[in-house]
Amino acid sequence: MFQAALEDAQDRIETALQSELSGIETTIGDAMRYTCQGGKRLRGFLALESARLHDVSQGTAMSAACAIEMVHAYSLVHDDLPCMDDDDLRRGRPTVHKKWDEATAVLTGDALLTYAFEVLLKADVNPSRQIDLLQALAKAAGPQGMVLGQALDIAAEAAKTPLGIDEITHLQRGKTGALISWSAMAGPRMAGDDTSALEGYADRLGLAFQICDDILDVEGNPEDMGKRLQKDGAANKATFVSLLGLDGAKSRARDLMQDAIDALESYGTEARNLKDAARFVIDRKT
Ligand code: GRG
Repeated sequence: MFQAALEDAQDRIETALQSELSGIETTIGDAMRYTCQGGKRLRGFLALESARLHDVSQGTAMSAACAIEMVHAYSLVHDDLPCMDDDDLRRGRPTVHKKWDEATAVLTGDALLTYAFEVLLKADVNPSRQIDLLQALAKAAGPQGMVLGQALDIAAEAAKTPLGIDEITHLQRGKTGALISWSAMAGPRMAGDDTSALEGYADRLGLAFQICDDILDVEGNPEDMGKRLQKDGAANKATFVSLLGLDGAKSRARDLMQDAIDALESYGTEARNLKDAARFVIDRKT
């Protein structure tokens, strides 16, 4: 049932994204459409499901799902650049700077980030809730959220001083957690409802997601075969696995998954897809 719901959401998000991007001219338009293909659509799915829980229509929620998938896609395009992670492949295909060139990749990321806000403005919600949603997305993506996490990561690698568990947790709450949290809180934000239950869920889910990413780096993500661990300096980089050990990291991820599920108690069985999404994050292989 969860798998069917996820696949249905993936198809709907894919169609909506390509429709939103269909009129964009030049190579940048081609690269935006290319970049927005594929992926698990976890963030978009969280936005759609949290909206369903708060009686926000799927049409309205789709603007939020598309916007967050565009911001996520931008972060991947920029993260893959030679000045950052220098990756050749993303989602099993050449990265944007490999398929086109670096200037195209920089502009494609910039375009996806700014266009995401234009798409979000189309959401049919009352103006004060829309401002709340836009402000929260700016905060999640920017220097108090994802950019902060990425900057802390780069600084830690340059300093060659391995971080402790609290520092890694802070870094990852920004780098991967902030967009995941925004997605899960989009529903109550659009409805003008209390966000606290979904905030608790998303915080744990984001950390569990990152711990599993670190585990996949060690055990072999078929998409990248542990490529980050093979890079210069990456072997000395602190991760949840290097700090907690493989078994400790798996156990922490399972505990966080359970805490995430428990945070949704007040929604009862209505939240089963979000609870299953937490199990999916733990079991995923890519
Ligand atoms: C460039 C400002 C800036 C930030 C980049 C998110 C990020 C920050 C970098 C991505 C590096 C990375 C691979 C981090 C691990 C966690 C992560 C975000 C993985 C990719 O997300 P998935 O697995 O990707 O949800 P799909 O392809 O399924 O959408």
